Amino acid sequence: MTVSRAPSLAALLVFATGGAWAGGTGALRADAAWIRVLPGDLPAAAYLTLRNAGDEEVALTGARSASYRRIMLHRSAGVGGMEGMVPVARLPVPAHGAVRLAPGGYHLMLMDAVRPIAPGRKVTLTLIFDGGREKLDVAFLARPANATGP
Ligand SMILES: [Cu+2]
Repeated sequence: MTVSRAPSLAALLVFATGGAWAGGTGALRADAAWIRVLPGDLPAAAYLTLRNAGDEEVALTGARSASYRRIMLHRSAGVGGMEGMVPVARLPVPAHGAVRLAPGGYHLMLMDAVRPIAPGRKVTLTLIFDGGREKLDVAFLARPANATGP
């Protein structure tokens, strides 16, 4: 492992904008972002693939949205159902790697919708990395309860 003499360019960029720069450093990319909307007051789940083209690991630590009052990062520990979900504090996206949030695995749990979200609509979530060091606005496509992909 080499010891770098200066902060990375990415760190400098985030520092220069006070960490409030939605859109990330350009190293992070989101693909196939979708939300499974369930009827009534049931929480929805958000899925996507996160790609990190940078030289440093970044970790997803949470998300915010104007459309949901509470969002948590979860992992499904069992099969199916709402039961068997465990909270996840941080989900690493390896340098030059990717991580997939998908049914049966990692997901963002979207709770307390401000208003009902109809399938076909887009919902913006602000993904938060490393506790706020980076942020990325991602448009998620709302899909019906029986959807299995974006
Ligand atoms: Cu969950």
